[in-house]
Amino acid sequence: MKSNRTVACAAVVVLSGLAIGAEGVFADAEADASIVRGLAREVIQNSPAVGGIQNRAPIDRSGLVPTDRRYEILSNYVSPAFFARASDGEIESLAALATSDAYNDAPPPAWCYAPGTDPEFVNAMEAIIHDVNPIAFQQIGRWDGTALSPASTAQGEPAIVTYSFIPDGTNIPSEDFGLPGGSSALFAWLDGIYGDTETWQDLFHETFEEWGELIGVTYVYEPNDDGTPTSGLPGQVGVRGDVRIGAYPFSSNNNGGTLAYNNFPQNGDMIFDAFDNFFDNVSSNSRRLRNTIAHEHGHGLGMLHVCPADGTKLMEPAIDTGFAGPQIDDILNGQRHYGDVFEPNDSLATAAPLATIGGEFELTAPFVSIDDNSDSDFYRLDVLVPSEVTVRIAPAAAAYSQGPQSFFCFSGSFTDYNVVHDLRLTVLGPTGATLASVDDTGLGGAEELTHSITTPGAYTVAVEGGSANSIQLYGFTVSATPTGPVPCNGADLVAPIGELDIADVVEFLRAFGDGQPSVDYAAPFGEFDISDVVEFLRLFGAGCP
Ligand SMILES: [Ca+2]
Ligand SMILES: [Ca+2]
Ligand SMILES: [Ca+2]
Ligand SMILES: [Ca+2]
Ligand SMILES: [Zn+2]
Repeated sequence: MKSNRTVACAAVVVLSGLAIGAEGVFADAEADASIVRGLAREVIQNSPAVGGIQNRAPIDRSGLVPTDRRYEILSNYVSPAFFARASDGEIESLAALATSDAYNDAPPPAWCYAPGTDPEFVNAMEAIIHDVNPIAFQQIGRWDGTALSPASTAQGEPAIVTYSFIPDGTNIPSEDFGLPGGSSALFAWLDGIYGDTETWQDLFHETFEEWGELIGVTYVYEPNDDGTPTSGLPGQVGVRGDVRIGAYPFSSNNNGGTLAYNNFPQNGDMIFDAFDNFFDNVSSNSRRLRNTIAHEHGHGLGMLHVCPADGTKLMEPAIDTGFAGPQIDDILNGQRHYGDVFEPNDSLATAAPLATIGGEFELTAPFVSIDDNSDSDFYRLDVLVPSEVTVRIAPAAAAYSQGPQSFFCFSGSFTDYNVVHDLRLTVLGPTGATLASVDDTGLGGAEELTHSITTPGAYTVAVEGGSANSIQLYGFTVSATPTGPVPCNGADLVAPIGELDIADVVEFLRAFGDGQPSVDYAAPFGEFDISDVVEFLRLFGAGCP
């Protein structure tokens, strides 16, 4: 287990009043006494490095800056101007990352940046990350076995993820990228903002639930957390969650800067920068906190940052508050990992129960998917009355630029995610026989078919794709219109359907006498007693709608 599979989010405070370019920065820096003192302190603490550093740019030895050992480490990545204006925390983060060997055989940390972040800090971080471990794609390992679903699963298969809140005082060790580690203060911090515990915990519950409504992950709150130091221990029912949520102040001057970090699966722990005043703004139903939770947990599901940073994707490097929660690219990413919410449903036998049709009916699922070259989606309809059923499916993604995190995060590859699989649609009868099918359109096209069902029973709709080992998001709408009279209610047992009359009473008495489950209306179930008679009479008395 690699506990260093970690990502972090940063919102960096830009010092004001300093020139951004290299020219004139020393004059400005020297005019700021606090910065000069800060640099002087570093000069005392860091003796000049001995010997040269291979393959690095010549070191500018003018002024105070080059006497700092950390400048030699970072001289390929930052300008003297940035070095002069950067905070200690920024320099420490960059230097720790540049000298870490923790990421030689594991993904390096991925940082995300708040609006207003010093662009040179962002560029330096991304350049160092690229140098220590170039990332080829925006996904890494997914959950494969959790506390409630310990069996191994493959790409596109669902997972159950539990989460718990780390009690205050729990030790959160340093995770080797410039953060000190500390004692968790999640409750003290968020109780202070929200006034009670339930309010902010509900924000976490709702945010996990939003992910759960979009992808094949079921979230279960684990109310226990044993307070063992966060160390990548697996989740355990009744002991701690798969995902543990904690917080401690990342530094004494922690407003802005880093907001949170999150470990990748199989760890998943989410650690916030406690008391960072970024989160004091609770407008729009605490969108800052909610989007940070949703973004961090995206990492905790096995997602990396995605570019370009154009304010359209939750997993862009910067926390964005221009939208709420996961967007199309994030849904694609999550469903590629865990499938859609109806998985597993790859066969007639495992068809997802979609609806019971006993009258006018319509149901829409906007975001489901054929998530690879072996996925097919079966949905079961329990049809109670003869009906005309219409099913429509249509690609539901979009065409946009997307790619791995890059130096400037300006661009990606333009891809039309609506032309991945040529979808086709089939309706199967209660015996599994094909009753109707349609494949009228090619890549990117919608399909629709209408089928008249005369015999009540269990029918199945199958959606299938092509051979691309990639994901096609689609939406479907199922609607039904009865083609004959609809039963008034559960007491409308026999013809004439649509009327409650003496024939229904006779049928009830016959079925009651025979002990038929269809008239076992009320508890105790399995017994035919006065409570069933009372319920029949209540339904009969209620009359037709
Ligand atoms: Ca911070
Ligand atoms: Ca599917
Ligand atoms: Ca499926
Ligand atoms: Ca088609
Ligand atoms: Zn991030």
